[in-house]
Amino acid sequence: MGSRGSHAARIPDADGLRRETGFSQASLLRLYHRFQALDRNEKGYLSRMDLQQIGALAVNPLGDRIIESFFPDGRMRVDFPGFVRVLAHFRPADDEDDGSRDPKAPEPLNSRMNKLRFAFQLYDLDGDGKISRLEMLQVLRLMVGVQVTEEQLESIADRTVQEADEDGDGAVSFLEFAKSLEKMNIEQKMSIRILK
Ligand SMILES: [Ca+2]
Ligand SMILES: [Ca+2]
Repeated sequence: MGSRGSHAARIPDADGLRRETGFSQASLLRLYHRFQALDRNEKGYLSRMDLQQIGALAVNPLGDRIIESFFPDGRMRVDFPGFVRVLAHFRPADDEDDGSRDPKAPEPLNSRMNKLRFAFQLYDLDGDGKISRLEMLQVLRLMVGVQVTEEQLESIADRTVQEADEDGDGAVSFLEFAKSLEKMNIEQKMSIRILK
């Protein structure tokens, strides 16, 4: 292991992170090792390029958008707590919940609502709180293969927005988004196993 060591105590604010993210001590430690392995030059933080090494993101059509969510407000680097907070959204529900959660504690990051919020901001490219027709089109373009023509894509985008758009303003708000996904098993869809 050399100078890098492998002690949980080395994780900055491990207890706070555990409470905040729901990851167990063992998972945090594994994530910390993952973080260090991704951090190729031992910078102490990860860049976009470092994150592009994650296989699960490389094959995900929204991988680039997901990577962007590690870097809010135009930031260029993500430290370990920031890394873990984003990953917590993908933690499968009940994976490590031991039933001892404080009911007054804030909603866990991997709750359905937080997963929906995370998914929503992947679509809402300009961050104005609404998914416009153009944003829907851009995300669909990432998700579907080349066999779909631009015309077909536009009509899918139109239909998707229309179906979700309850107040008729031509865009999808977060509430409309959440409602249109009511029947979808978002918990399962948004559980990516970063640790295999
Ligand atoms: Ca928007
Ligand atoms: Ca609307």
